[in-house]
Amino acid sequence: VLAGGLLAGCPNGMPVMTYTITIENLTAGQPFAPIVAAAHSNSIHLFRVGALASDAIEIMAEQGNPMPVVETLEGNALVTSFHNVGMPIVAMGTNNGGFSDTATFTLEATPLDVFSMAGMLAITNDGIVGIDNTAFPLSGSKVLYALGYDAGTEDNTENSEDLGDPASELGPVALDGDPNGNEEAAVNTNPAQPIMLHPGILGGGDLTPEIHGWPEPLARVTITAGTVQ
Ligand SMILES: [Ca+2]
Ligand SMILES: [Ca+2]
Ligand SMILES: [Ca+2]
Ligand SMILES: [Ca+2]
Repeated sequence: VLAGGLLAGCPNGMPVMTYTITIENLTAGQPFAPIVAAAHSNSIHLFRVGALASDAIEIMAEQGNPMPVVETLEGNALVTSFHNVGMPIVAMGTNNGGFSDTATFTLEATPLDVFSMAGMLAITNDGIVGIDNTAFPLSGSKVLYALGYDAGTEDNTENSEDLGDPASELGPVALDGDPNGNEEAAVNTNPAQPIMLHPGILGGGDLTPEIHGWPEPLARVTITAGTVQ
């Protein structure tokens, strides 16, 4: 059994290579909730810009909960391997909540697989940091930069009562009113909008652009080819 929970070993007799993945949070004040990364067929996507979010991505983007995304990958014949980082990756140079600003793990991939990942921007209504279907390097290392996207499933109120309470512990400052839950239904975007580049923190509620905002890219992802299995 491969790390991170994988399924069937060597699909169609394709060679499987082990890759080391390092994700670095480049922001000054925007923690990432647990990121899920995967190696899979180019015929499926965790998310796509311009398409509607899946139910699993909606839950991830609004609550930070990666498990519905994990469930879509488990046992999926088009998925060679996946990894749930399982903990936040906090802002660069910080250890808020006792967490790191970097995560490193491995994935197994065939030469035909693509890499993707997604995780909630923890101090947003429905923002994710993500990469959609990108080729693995055949050898050596490849550096990718991850951007922020709006899942299109929650209005960007930026009010603490609409944001997950861990935002206060994981972020640069405690938000007014926390802990006060995380409203979803009353701020649902209806109809849902396509996933788009995130407009950023605008400062209309309890968030402050200079503290919680970011310049793109949000994360650096280094993929290093290792041994052939
Ligand atoms: Ca939104
Ligand atoms: Ca919410
Ligand atoms: Ca809250
Ligand atoms: Ca929603």
